[in-house]
Amino acid sequence: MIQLINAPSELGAGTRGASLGYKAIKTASLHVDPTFFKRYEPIDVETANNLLFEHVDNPYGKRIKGVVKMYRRIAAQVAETMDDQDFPLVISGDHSNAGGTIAGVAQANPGKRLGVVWIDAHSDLHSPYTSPSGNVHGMPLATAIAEDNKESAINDVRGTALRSWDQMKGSRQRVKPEDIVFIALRSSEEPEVHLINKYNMAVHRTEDVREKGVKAIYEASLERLKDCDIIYVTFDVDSMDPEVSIGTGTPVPGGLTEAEATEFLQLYAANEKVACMEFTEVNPLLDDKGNAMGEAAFRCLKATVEALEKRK
Ligand code: DIR
Ligand code: MN
Ligand code: MN
Ligand code: MN
Repeated sequence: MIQLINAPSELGAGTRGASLGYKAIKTASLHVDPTFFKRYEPIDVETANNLLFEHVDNPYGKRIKGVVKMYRRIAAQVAETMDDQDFPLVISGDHSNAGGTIAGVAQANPGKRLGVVWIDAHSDLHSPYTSPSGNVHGMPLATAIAEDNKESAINDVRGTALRSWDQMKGSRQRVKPEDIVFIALRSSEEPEVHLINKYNMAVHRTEDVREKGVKAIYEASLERLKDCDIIYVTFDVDSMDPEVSIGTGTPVPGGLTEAEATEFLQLYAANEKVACMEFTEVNPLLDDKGNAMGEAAFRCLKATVEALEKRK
């Protein structure tokens, strides 16, 4: 059974509103498929968005103590869902939550090698030592590979942020850096580029998708992850072009079309190795075309769920 998990935390984003992403998607569903969220009723993860306007813990890991709380809660829910042999499909606020999802997948699958497909304009490989913004949604993938990247440090990190960062990394590496594949990546800062090169991570840019086609890129990603037992796929909606993805915190030109994104999601959803997926970073407060982002995200979600249902 597919289990939607609603984790509307926006503590990791620099702009306000990603906690409303789920509601924007749900509103969109009422027009297209009004019973969708009755058939696929999500489990809600309790948020800590009350901490948004408390003091900022550290300029290099803003609201990071709250993000740690979300890691614990999301990881627990994802792990329980997998233990119940259900398929967790997480709808999260900002992308920091994905670090908690990965922790939950790892927890529920000890001894299995976990690959990651990161469909995003950004590489989200920062640590508090390297982040230019201090926004934790730029860090979840670095927590999954337990990478401080101190050799690229630009920030003098101290105090509670470091303890929180260690908690997010956990006691062991959950994903090997060579088991990461990026799709539609087009905005990385220098410290992230350093890690991508150091670990030879696989990068498929939008141009590569145009040139080779979605199917070929999908197949290349599977070849790359062939030694992995299970795969987690994350879909940051800013992977899509701003023509579609205006209602998101950090749109970047040159992204996927909705059709390309949908094709990727359907291919991954149909693959038995894919054990968990996530949709993230829908922010209706930033949408200047009504609820266009929520509507596109819902169409992608519906297509994904339909492909998952066809698996059996
Ligand atoms: C930027 C933006 N690299 C940062 N990151 C975003 O703040 O670390 N990730 N938006 O999705
Ligand atoms: Mn992201
Ligand atoms: Mn992004
Ligand atoms: Mn983002």
